Amino acid sequence: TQQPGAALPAAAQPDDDLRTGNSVEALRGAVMAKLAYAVGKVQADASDRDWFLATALAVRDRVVQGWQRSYHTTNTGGTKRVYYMSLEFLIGRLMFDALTNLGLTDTMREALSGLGVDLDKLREVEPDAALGNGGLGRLAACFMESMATLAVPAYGYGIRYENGLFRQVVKDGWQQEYPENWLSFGNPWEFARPEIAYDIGFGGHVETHQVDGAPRYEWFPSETVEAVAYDTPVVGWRGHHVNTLRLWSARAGDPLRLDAFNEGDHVGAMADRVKAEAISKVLYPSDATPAGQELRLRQEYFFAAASLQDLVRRHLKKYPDLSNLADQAAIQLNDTHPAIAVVELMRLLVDLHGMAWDDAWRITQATFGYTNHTLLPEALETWPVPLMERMLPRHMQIIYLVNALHLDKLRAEGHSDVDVMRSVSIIAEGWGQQRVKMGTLAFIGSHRINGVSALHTDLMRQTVFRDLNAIYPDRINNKTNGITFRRWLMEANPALTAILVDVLGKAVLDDPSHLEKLAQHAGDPALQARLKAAKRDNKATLGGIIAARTGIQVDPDAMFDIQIKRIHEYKRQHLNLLETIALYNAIRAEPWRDWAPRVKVFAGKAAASYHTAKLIIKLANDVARVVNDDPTVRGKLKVVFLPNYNVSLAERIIPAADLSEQISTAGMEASGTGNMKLALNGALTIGTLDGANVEIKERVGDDNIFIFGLTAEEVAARHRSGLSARETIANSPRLAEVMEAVSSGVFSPDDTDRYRDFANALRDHDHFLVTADFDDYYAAQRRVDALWRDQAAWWRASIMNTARVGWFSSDRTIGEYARDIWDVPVRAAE
Ligand code: OAK
Repeated sequence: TQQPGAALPAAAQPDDDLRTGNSVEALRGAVMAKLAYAVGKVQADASDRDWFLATALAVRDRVVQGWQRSYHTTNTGGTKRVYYMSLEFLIGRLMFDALTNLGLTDTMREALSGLGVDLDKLREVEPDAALGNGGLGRLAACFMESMATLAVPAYGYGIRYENGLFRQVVKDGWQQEYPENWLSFGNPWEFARPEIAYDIGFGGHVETHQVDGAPRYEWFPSETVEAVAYDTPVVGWRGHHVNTLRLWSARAGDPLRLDAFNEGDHVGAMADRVKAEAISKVLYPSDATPAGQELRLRQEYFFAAASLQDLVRRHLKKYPDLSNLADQAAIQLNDTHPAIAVVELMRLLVDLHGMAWDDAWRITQATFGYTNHTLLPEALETWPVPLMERMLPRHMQIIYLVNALHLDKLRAEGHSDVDVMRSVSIIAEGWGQQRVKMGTLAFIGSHRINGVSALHTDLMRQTVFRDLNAIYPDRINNKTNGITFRRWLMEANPALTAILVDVLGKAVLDDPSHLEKLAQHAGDPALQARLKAAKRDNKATLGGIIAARTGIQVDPDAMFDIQIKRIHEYKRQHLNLLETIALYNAIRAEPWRDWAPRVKVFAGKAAASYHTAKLIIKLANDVARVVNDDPTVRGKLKVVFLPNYNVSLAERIIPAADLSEQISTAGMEASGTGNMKLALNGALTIGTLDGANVEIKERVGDDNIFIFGLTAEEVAARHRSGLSARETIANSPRLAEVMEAVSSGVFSPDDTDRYRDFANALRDHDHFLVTADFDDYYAAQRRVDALWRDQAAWWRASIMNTARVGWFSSDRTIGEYARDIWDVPVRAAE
C-alpha cells in the first residue's frame, strides 16, 4: 500500500490531468487524490465505501466538464427549456450510468485494479436511490437520461426525500418495511445549493385591494417553509450533453425557537422545524392507491411552487417579463401530482406580475403538458375543498374562477347536458363534500394530454376523459413509453451487448434501429449458442444472488420465468401463483413426464397498507416452501420470492430472464416498461393484450409472444354481465382443485384459515378476473413448455424479440414529446 500524497503525481500533465484526463494513469491519480483529499483516508484504511466515494467523485469531475459546457450552450443559445416535474425519480445507482455514458468503464476498471480495487465490487456498495414507487418514477429516470442524450435542455424537478422507498425484509414469508436512508453515508453525485432557496407559503388569508379600478389579490401565508435546491448532473450517451436533476429539500426558516429552548422546552422548541422538514422526509408510499393525506398535498405544492419560482427567476434573468414564457419553457406534469403548478403559475402571473387573466391563462395552457399514468379510479387524485381552502386559500379562489370561466365558455358554445357539465367540472360534488379533481384541472390547464401506450390512450379517450375529449378532440395524444438502452442493455447486460456489437457493429449502440438486422440471423445456430451461453452466465449470477438471499438453489439450465413489478391485484401475481400450484399438482400426478424445468421468480414490493398484496407475498413464500421441499418434484419446478426488489436488483434479474410475465387484467396496466426491458434482453413474453404488450406483439410478431386472456373490451363486457366466478371455477376442474387447496390450507398448514377469505373473495367478486383468465393462461404456459423443449425454436423467438423492440427506446419516446408537445429540437443520432 502507498502513502497518501506519495503516490500523487507532483504536477499533472495535460494528458493525465487529475480533473479531466481520461487515461488509466489519470483516472488512477484522480481516484487516489479524491481518496486522500475529499474522503480523507489513506489507502491502507480505505473501505469499499471509501473507494466508491473516491471513484464517484473522480467520475463526477468528468461529468461536470460537460455540465458546464451544456449550461453555457443553453444559456447563450436562447433555447427553449423543458421542465419535467415529477414527485418521483427512481434513479437507482448512478456510477455505471456516468461511466458508461462517458465511455470510461474499462479504463476505470483498469485504473482501480492497479490499486487492488475491484470496480464491480464498488458498484455493489453504491446506495440505490429509490425516490419513487414504481413505473412512473422509473420512467422519469429513463426520460432524464434520454433528454440528456438527445441534448434537450431539460431540468428534472422533484423532492429530495431523505427516506426513499422502504427496504423490504421478508420474515417468515411476510413483508416488513424498514426505512431506507440512502443518504446516510453522503451522496457524491449531488451539489447542495444552499443559496438557491425559495420561501413556500401555506395557510393564512387573502386580501383584496383595488388597483386602477380592478381587484388585486394578495396572499398572506401563516407558515413559510424554505425549499433548498440540490443538483445532480445527468449525463447523456457519449457525454455530449449534461442536464440537471434539481431536487428540493425542506428547511425551516428558523432552526429552533430559542426562547422556548432556554425555558427548558427542548422538544417544543423544535416543533415548527420538525413540521416544516417533514415535507421532504419520506416518499409517499403510494403506488396507485389513494393518497388522501395532508402531508402529501404539502409535498405537491412545495415542489411545484419552488420549481415555478426557480424557472420564472431563470426566465426573468433573460427577458423583461413573462409574456414569452411559453416560447421559452415547456413544463411536463408527470401525472397529476404536480398539477397544482397550473394554479400556482396563474397566481404568479396574475397576482405577482400583474398580467391580465386571459393572457395568463393562454400562457399557462401553452406551457403545460400532462401525462396520465393510470386509469385505476382509486389513483385519480382528488382533494377535499376544505383542505385546499385551509392550506392554499388563494389557489382555491383561482380554481373556482378557472372552473367558472371554463364552464361558462362551454355553455356559451351550446353545451348544456348536466352529466357532461358535471364530468368536465373541476369540482366534484357528492358524499356531502366537494373535492378538486386534479386530472380535470391538469387537462384544462394543458395544451396536450397524453397516455403512455396506444391502448391506454384510447381508453383515456373512451373513459375518464370522454367528455373532455369530445370537447377538445385534439388535445389527447399517445406517447408510448420507452426505456433507456444504456442502463437496461449496455450496463445491465454487457455480455449481450458485446455479441450485438460483434454481429451488428458499433452503430447499434447509437441507433437501436440497427437491432432489426439481427432478425436475419435468428436461425443461426452459432449465434444462438453464443446468446445461450451469455444468458446462462447471467442466470448463474442470478442463481448466486437467489442462494445468498433466500437459501434456495436453482439450476441455471432451467427456464427462468420472471414476474417483477409492484405487487398489485391488477398485475395478478396471484394468477401466476394459482398456475404454479396447478403445474405442481400436474407434476405430482405424473412425475415421470418430461416436464420443462422451471424456476419461477417473483419480486416486488407491496404498499405497506395494502393487506391483500402483502398476503399475496406470503402466498408466494408459502407455495415456494411446499413446492421446493417436495421430493416428487425433483427440481422440475422451483419457486422463489426475491426480497427487496429495486432498480439494482432488476439490473441483475432482467438479463437472466427467459420468460417475462405481463399478465395484468386487460385495460388496467397503462403501459408497463418492465415488459420492454425483458423483451430487449431476449425474454419471451407471456401476457394479456394490455398496455404496451399490444405494441410489443405487433412488433415481435404473433409467433414470438404468448398472448392469452380476455381483451380490454371483453373485460368490460364481463364486468357488465355480472357473470359469477363460482361458475367459472366449477367449469374448470383444474382451477377448482387449486382453489380448494389454497382455501383449505394445503400451503398454510400452520394456519389453515390464512387464505380462506382471500379465496372466497376470488369466488365472490374476482374484480380482476383471475378465474376468468385462468384456463387460457394455463394453456398458454403449456405452449411455453412446448417451445422450450425445442431450444432452436425458442432461441429463434428470443432473437426476434431483441431484434424487434428497438422502437421502445426512450430516445424515440422523448423525440415524440419534443416534436408533438414541447416543440423543441433534438440532437440527431450519430
Ligand atoms: C403511480 C402512482 C399514481 C399513478 C400512476 C402510477 C404509476 O406508477 N403508473 C405506472 O406508470 C408507468 C409509466 O407510465 C406505466 O408503465 C405503468 O403501467 C403504470 O402503472
